[in-house]
Amino acid sequence: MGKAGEKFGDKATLQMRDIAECENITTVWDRYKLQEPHCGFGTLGLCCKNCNMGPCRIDPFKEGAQYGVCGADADTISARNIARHIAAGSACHNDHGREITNTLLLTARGETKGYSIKDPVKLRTIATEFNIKTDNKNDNDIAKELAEKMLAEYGQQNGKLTFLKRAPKKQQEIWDKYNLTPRGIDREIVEMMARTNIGVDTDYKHIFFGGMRTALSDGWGGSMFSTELCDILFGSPQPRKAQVNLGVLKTDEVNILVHGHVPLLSELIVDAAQTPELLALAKEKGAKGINVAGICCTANEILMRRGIPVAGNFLQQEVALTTGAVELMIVDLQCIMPSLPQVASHFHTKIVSTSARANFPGTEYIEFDEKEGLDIAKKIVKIGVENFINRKQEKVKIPNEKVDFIAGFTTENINYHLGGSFRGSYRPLNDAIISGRLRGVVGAVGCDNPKFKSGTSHIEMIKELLKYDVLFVETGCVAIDCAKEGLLKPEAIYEKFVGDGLREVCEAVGIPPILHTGSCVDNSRILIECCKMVEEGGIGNSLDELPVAGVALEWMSEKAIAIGWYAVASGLLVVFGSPFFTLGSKNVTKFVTEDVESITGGKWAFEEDPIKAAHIIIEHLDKKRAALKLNPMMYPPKK
Ligand code: SF4
Ligand code: MSK
Repeated sequence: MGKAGEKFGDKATLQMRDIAECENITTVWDRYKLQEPHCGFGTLGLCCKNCNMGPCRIDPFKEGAQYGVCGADADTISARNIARHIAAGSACHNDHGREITNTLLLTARGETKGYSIKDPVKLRTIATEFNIKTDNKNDNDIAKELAEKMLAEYGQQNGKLTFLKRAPKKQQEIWDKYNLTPRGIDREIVEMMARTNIGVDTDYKHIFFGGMRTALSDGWGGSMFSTELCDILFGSPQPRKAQVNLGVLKTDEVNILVHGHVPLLSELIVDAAQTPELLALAKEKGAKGINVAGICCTANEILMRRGIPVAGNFLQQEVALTTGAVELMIVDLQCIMPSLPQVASHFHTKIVSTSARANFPGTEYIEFDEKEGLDIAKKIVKIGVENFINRKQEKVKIPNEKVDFIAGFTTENINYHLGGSFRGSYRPLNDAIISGRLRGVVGAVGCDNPKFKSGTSHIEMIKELLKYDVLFVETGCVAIDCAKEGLLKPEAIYEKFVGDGLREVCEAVGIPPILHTGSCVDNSRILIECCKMVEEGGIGNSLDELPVAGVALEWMSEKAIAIGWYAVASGLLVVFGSPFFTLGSKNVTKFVTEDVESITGGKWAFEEDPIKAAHIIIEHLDKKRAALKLNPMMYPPKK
């Protein structure tokens, strides 16, 4: 965390924060300051309001205050709280996946406007995994069957989710042995909520076992459905060049920002903004064109597939509006600050909310319906175009910062970029790890957070790890931060902090040292990439043996807790910059940071200092390398 009064963030954000201050616009950083100091009981995970005998709190320093009214102790209370966070985070991703699956079904039936199957090859591959016969069937028939089978896995009561079969045998055996195998997606979430009621599950270990099963239903269930089906519906990404940061906003065009997560609307907003009638209307209103840019993960989705510029990440959503140059911000759900209408009220900016699941007071609500998809998208874009004439030129202050970068790496295309188009495979990656050119691979994911250094904490950690020849795959807001820092372009390998081995590997195949692999739900791509590394051989027979790790230093959302837990349950080390709220229980803290490793092979580590966090990861990768008896590292770390 920064010292009092110290400001962190990229240059454009800092510039806009100054403007917000001058204009008396309250932002996330001001509100954060007003919340300090945070409640100690909440931070330690020692308060419970699961029933009306409470709220109760455990006071570690007060004799006799070790139990809630019902008798629940610190172990039970903190474990129950985390399990509920896991359920909520998983529910978010799983519901997102449900929306996408349902849209595939409607599209296959010919009941949507604006969608089609863009990757029929992937459709057939995934359908085969679901035991669907594809011979002599058209795409729509296959898609209908696939969507129905996937939707059935939401309501399924017994059995196991199909994509769990993608994991190495050892992980599947562990999940079966410890009863961690998710049976049906909705079932696990409902059961977790039931088990954490007063007087139900009180054994902290047992609660965490339920929590892991719930989280696995996200990573290998709803999130994976979403990733695969978005590729089918919108096309599988390929590496493409784009630009990032607030400088992508244009002085002479209508600026429309799409913000949220589910790409169903943002994809069509991009299409609508390119229609001749709306472009003509923009000209009529005095604008040269319509500039669509993204915020947060819906930005990552349309970036990966269409190269649409990214205006910013989570912490930039308010300051994007203080540029005074945004005609319209369109929001769906997840990570949308309720403060946006208040910030927008200082400018001409209109905010349109679109999800039946998420109302935001102060916004104009236009419900998005896939059946009328493109028509609704056009109607919304028109609002932005017509608002251009209300822009106050004297209020327009767009920062200059914009950076080129490459995004669009996936499980399927990484092997071609690593191995060349004639011998696409994970072999070169595994060989680079075996030979000691690469120390390992780290998945850096998640949010940026004013509790840390607003995006710069993870940048400091990542630069330290790059010195030690660590290759990154990234998703979410951390990927946007790294793009702003210039780390997502191939030339980044020539930075003085990039290790020699990593440089050699990236130089040989022309990739950046950090591969942007999508949005939060696309963390499922990272799981599959790990499975491919195991399949390729030579660096371990299961996920827990690989020299890999996950990190979300500036984590913020309950979704991050769910993601972290499915990674830990899949055998990986996960590092967070601060613990989720469990430190008030010694047993729970020991379970999550030590004991769970003997069950799943994965575990948690918590470290706020970015350099220390990097060295926890380095130590972990080296431990895994030693266990596999891999070659010593070829080059010393960069100074
Ligand atoms: Fe208090 Fe127990 Fe009720 Fe929680 S469930 S509020 S600890 S009485
Ligand atoms: S948008 S969950 S702030 S990564 Fe996925 Fe960014 Fe975190 Fe939201």
